[in-house]
Formats: sequence, C-alpha cells, structure tokens
Amino acid sequence: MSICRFTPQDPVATMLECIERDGAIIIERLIDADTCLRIRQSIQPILDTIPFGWESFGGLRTKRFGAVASRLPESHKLITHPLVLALVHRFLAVHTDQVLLNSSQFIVPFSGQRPQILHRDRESWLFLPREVEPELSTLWAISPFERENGATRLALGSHKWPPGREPQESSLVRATMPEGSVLVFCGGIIHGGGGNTTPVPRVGLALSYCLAWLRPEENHFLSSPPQVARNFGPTLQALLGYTLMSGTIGYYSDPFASPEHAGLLPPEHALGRSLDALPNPDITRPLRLVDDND
Ligand SMILES: O=C(O)CCC(=O)C(=O)O
Repeated sequence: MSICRFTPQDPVATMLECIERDGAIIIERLIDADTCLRIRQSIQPILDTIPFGWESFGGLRTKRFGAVASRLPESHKLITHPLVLALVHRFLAVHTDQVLLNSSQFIVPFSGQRPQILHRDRESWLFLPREVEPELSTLWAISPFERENGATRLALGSHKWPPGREPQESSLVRATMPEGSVLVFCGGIIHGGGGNTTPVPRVGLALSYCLAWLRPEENHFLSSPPQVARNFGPTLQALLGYTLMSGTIGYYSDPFASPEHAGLLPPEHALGRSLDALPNPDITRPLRLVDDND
C-alpha cells in the first residue's frame, strides 16, 4: 500500500475519498520553494536558541515551538489555505459546521533523533466516542521529507482498525515529499515521526484542525492574545476561537469594564471589531444564556 499523492489542482472530492479510505494523503508542492526558504530563515533564530525536548515523545533531539500565527506572519496563508480549509470543513462536517485550529507547531528533528513512538492524535481527547472523528491534521514539509531525515511513518487504514490492533514496523509507509508539500491525515491514523540519521534538521510545520466544540490542544488565547490577534484576518481569528459557535459558545464578559459595559460579548469585541459588521450569521443571534422559561 502506498500513500495517495495529489497535485493542488486535483479534485477535493477525490482527496477526501482517499483520506476517508486510507487516513492520509500528500498534496505535493502546495507552496513554493521561496516561501519555504523564507520560513526557514525566519525561524532560524528561534531554532538556534530553544532547547531540545525534555521527554521522548516530543523528541530528545527535536526542537518544537508553537504560537506560530503570532511568531510568523508568513504562516497565516498556510493556516488559512483555502484547499486545506475545504478539506477540513468537508471532512469534519458530519459532526460540526465550525472548526478551530487545534495546534500550530514547528517540529524539527535534528541529527540523532530516534523514531517517535507511534500514536493516534485523537488520543488527546480520551473520552471521545470512537465514531466521532475529531480532527484533520496537516504537516507541511518546510524542508524536504526523506526516509533518512525523519519523514513521518504511517499505518495506512489504521483509523478503521479494531482497538488493540498494532502495526508491523515493516508495513508502515513513509511520507516522503518535496519541500512545499503537505501531508494531510486524520486523527485516527497511527503514525509517528521518523528518525533523523542525516546531519541536517528536517523542518515540519504541523497545523491541525478540530471540531469547534472540542477544546484545542494549544491555548490560542495565550499563544495569540487579543492584542496580537487583532492584527490577523477574520478567518484566522475565527480559527483561533475569536468567534462564537452556535451563537453562545465562546462569549466573554470584560472584567475591567465599568458596570454598564459588563454585559456578555462575542469574542470579536476583544479584537476591536465592530459587532455590526460581523460576517458570521451566528454572531448576530442574541446570546441565549438562560433558558427562555427561566
Ligand atoms: O514530526 C512528525 O513527523 C510527526 C510528529 C507527530 O506525529 C507528533 O509529534 O504528534
């Protein structure tokens, strides 16, 4: 079995069929090499400075950092890439009409990093019923992904396996891909990073998306607080949680406001956006926080 590979021009419906059947696909060269180079150059000062991970799951020879939207404006077009968002919305549509960015993380295994423990990303939400698929993840190859430098290993089809079935190492496929490509995989597929036996770090940008009614792994209100997020576009703001779901989920009340302004507010207000101009029809619904019969 090998992983299905697509060009950015291929039909979304065919990509979705493959994700549903195999649990993962690769879209090759969705962004260009210049963009990858600029991203690598922008993050180099951080990579030069931050320590390696402190536990084996994250990787003792791997450097990771989040708050990607806040740290790297160039990431916005990846986080809100229309093809990725089309896949995410359609894949998760059976359980939601809104999605959130679950996490944003540069994952950079350096020379000597050993293969990562195999896992399913959906295990973050332990109590989720099996039939609910919570997440669609992307892992962007900001440098080429090769067998020797840590290309992700995946057990294709394992999102449908019965509990307890484990993959053979020999049956794992490698997400080798040229820079600018993106691996798209569901939360139920068994996978893990590969070991890096080369002298050069592999640069991956993991951006995952989840049902908007789940708590995302990354706390975006801390990674991208209002004073930073107010400069982002509305699609990114909504993906970070700065919008209401179902008209009520995600409201706030300004603890520093005077009593006459202490009412319930949609989160866009914290970003200085005019409430009259909000595009999402849910937002215009009155907040219904007490039962009508109360
Ligand atoms: O870096 C990779 O190839 C995969 C990393 C991963 O699956 C994780 O850290 O959860």
